[in-house]
Amino acid sequence: MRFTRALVKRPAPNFAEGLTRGEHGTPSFSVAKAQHERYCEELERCGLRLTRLSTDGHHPDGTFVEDTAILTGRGAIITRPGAKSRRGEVQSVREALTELTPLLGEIEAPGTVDGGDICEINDRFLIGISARTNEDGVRQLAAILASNGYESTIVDVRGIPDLLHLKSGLSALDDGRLIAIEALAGRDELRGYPLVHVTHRESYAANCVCINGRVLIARGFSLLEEALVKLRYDVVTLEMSEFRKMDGGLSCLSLRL
Ligand code: CIR
Repeated sequence: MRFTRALVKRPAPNFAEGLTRGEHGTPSFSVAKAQHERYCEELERCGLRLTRLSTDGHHPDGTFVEDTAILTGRGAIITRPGAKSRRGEVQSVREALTELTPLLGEIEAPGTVDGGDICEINDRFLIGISARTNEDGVRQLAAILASNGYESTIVDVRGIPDLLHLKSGLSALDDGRLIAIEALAGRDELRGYPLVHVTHRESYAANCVCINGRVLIARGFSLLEEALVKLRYDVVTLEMSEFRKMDGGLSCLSLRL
C-alpha cells in the first residue's frame, strides 16, 4: 500500500505530564519538539502530506496520535483509549479524519482499544489484548474489520512484562515480514510470517514504521539497523529519546493513510 498522508500533533508544553512508567527520566519539551520536527520532515521525505493537528494542553499524551484511530485502506475506525486521561484525544482526530477517509466505525464503552495494539500485515489485522485494549474492544474492532472484508488475529500480550502495546514489540514491513521482539517471535499467532528478530537489548527499536519502501527506526540500535540494511531496506534512523521517556515509540507519533 502506498501512503500519501499522515496526521501528526506536536508535543504540548506539558508533554512531561503524560502517562509514563518513568524508567528513562523526565523528557525535555524543547528536545521533544525538535525530535518531532525531524520526524515530520522524514515523513515528508517519504512522500507524505502532513495534516498537523493543533496541540492541546488538556491531553499531554495527545502527540501519540496513533492510539486514537485505526486506519485501513477502506477507511478509519475511531478508538476508545484504555487510559481515561486519553479519551478526549479522539475528538480532534475524528474531525480531521472525516475530511480524509470514510469512517467505518467507532469503539464504544465498555470496549477500549489503543491503536498501538493494532498491526496490519497483508490485509490481516493482528490485535493485541493489553492493559489498554480489552476483550470487548477487540470484539467490536474485529467485527467492524470483518464487515469491511478484513480478517483479524488476536494476540494476548498481557503476560509479556514491560510491553505497553502489541506494537511496542512488533512492526510490519511492506514485503510481508514482521519485526518482532523475543517474547513475541515464538508465538503461534505469528507463525507463517518471516521474522526479523530483535534482541532483548534492542526491544525498543521493534516499534518502527515502513513507509513507501523506507523504514524509519529509532537511532542507536545497530543490530536491527544492520539486519534491515542487509535485507536491502532503505533505513532512516531518528532520535526518539524524549518520546521513549514517555513510553512512546516511533509509530505512535503519526497516523498514516
Ligand atoms: C501512554 O502511556 O499512553 C503514552 N505516554 C504513550 C503511548 C504510546 N503509544 C503507543 O505506543 N502506541
